Amino acid sequence: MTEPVAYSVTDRIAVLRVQNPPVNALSQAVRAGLDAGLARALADDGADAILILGDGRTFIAGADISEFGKPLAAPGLPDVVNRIEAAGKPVVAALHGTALGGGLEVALGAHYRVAVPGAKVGLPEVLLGILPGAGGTQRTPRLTGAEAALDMITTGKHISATEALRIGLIDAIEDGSPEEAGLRFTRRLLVEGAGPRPTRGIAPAPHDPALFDAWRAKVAAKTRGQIAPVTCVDAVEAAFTLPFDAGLKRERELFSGLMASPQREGLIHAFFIERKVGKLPEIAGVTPRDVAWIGVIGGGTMGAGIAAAALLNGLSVTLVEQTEAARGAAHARIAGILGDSVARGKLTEPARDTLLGDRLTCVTEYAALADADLVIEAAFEDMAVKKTIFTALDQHCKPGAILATNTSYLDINEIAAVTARPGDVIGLHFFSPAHVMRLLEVVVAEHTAPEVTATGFALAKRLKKVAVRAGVCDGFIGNRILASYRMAADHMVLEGATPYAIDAAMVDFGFAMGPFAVSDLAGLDIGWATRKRLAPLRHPNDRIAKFADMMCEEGWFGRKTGRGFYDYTDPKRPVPNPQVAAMIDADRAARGITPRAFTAEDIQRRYMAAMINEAAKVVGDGIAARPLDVDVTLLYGYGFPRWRGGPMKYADMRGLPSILADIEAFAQDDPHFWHPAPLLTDLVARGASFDSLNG
Ligand code: 3H9
Repeated sequence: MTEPVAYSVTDRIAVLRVQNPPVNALSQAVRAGLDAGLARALADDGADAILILGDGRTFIAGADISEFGKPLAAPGLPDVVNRIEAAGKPVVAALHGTALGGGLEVALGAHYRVAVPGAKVGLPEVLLGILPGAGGTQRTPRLTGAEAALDMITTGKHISATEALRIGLIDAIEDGSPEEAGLRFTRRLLVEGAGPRPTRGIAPAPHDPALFDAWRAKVAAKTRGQIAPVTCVDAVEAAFTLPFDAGLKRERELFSGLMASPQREGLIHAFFIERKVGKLPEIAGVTPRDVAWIGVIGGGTMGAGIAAAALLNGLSVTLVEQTEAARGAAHARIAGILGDSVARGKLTEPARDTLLGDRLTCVTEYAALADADLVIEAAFEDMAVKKTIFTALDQHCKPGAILATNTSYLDINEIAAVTARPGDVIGLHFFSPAHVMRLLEVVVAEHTAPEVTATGFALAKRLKKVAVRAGVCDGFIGNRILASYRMAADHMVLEGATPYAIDAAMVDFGFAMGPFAVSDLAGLDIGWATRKRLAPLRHPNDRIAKFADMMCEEGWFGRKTGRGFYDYTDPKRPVPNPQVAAMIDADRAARGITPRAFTAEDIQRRYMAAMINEAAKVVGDGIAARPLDVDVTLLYGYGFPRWRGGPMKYADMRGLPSILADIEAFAQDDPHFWHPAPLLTDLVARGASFDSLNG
């Protein structure tokens, strides 16, 4: 078995090489190995200095996150780092890949830091709901000053070696392997006679005491509802107000508080599930098909967004529109998106010109798709339209080309059936704007070949998206669940809550926007069209709110028409549309409803119960493979607060019996809408959690 930390001596320099693939996380074995390696190097008469480096692709990516929430096994990382810092021989850390979190803290415990040019460093603990707990909040500001430390620690961002050198976090950038760079740098130190240089010995630079209050206010406004970012500011402040050891103690107290918080649990759940979501038995070991050239059918908002995402990630695109005018408009739309990338500094002008000139073709003939590897249809949501397109694609595309539809609810089995290659047909459901939103539902139809599914996941990775496997049903995973909690919100309005109270309660819960503000943004005409489409399929007892139809009949489609649930006369400060209340009153009166009061908690419980119940049905029906697929869908496509981990994680943390009890209570008043999901009932009966199904 490989030792977690290997020991060797070169040119009188003891090299401690961390070997814990894939990212050299600081597991208990690595911490113990560092301790033992340090003690050996200090006792070794043949070693005058100590060099710490990481084996493989990276230095150390931080504490071992999988150990969080379990009892800590000694030695603790803060003690290991303190012992490194107290070493009587100079200690150097040679950084490559990513030196993150506890990894960077180990390097800060070292007396000198050298990085190879591509290295990145960061303290991303805040993104996991904690703070750097091994001295990072005390040592970083001693090297960089308060502002730079606050910026790194409250955002968790990774910075380049050049930036790290600029702010004083590292001492040098050296070419070569980490070992070459580290040995060269350490030899120089020995020649210069440089000794140990503990970071704790550096006096914090003078600062304006008002700085920390200003940062607390700024961070609180930006990361609403989250406790870790503001606590990070408190910890950094301690570096300036307390002696070093007292500052470390304060950091530890704050760290322990965050470690025990449900927000930490939610964020770490989110970290692991987004890495697990693409691991599916059906595509394990399956080689995806090569995709270099994609076709896009339709150049509206969605088609143009998909084309731009593909171009920006190195693919060639042929876009097919129906008319010359539409072809030109599509090209202009894509040019506009790429222009925004230039304006934001993400793309150079020459690169944009190459993409538009050489990599994008907009045509009106399907024949131009003869050599495309994959075609994504993003045309009008109408089964007859889709069938015509897929018949044409089947005729024109080469054998082995994948035919994908971006439909958000239509039956993909029915679409596939018009082709002679149903195994090559799949749903790739992008979210608007497609070049921005990270979620991609990969919708696997009855005959979709595993290779085609694997290609969907590979394409998502190429486009830097998070792919979730979904089965075929109206709305797939996300929109099907949305339909249910959105309906619950409408019901609450009918019974007495205002749309504004519901929005406020859900923003308070952690969503960036409430459901009615979201509807205004998406366009109320979308929901109106859906209601009309589903009307013939409705059960007579379905309670479908009429107030939204009344609003659409007035031509109020939300933000784009200046009016919806809100009035956007001042687009930056929307206010409730005063005429909506009368429409809601009319709807209630027609049903004989006497409105009742809802507290924010009533609203949140009902909204979440509807979401979780439908999500449990989606998992129970096999539309989502596991509860984690629902969590990833809602986190990446529907603005669910990441620090709550997703609706299934939230349900597990609150306790499934409590969720089921709510659903059963709501069912007393409205047995038609509220039916406990069989999966939920079963889990409660077995005392099990959604997480137990995540594998
Ligand atoms: C911390 O350090 C607290 C301290 O202050 C201590 C105080 C006492 N632990 O992302 P990838 C796994 S908090 C355990 O696919 P990439 C990951 O799950 C920590 N496992 O690769 C995956 O496993 P699998 C602060 C970890 O190249 C595999 O490694 N550090 C850890 O796209 C590959 O990961 C962070 O927050 C970990 N720390 O990205 C850094 N990290 O193969 C978190 C990764 O089974 N990590 N794994 O699916 C990252 O940001 C990215 O993983 C990294 C590589 C950029 C390093």
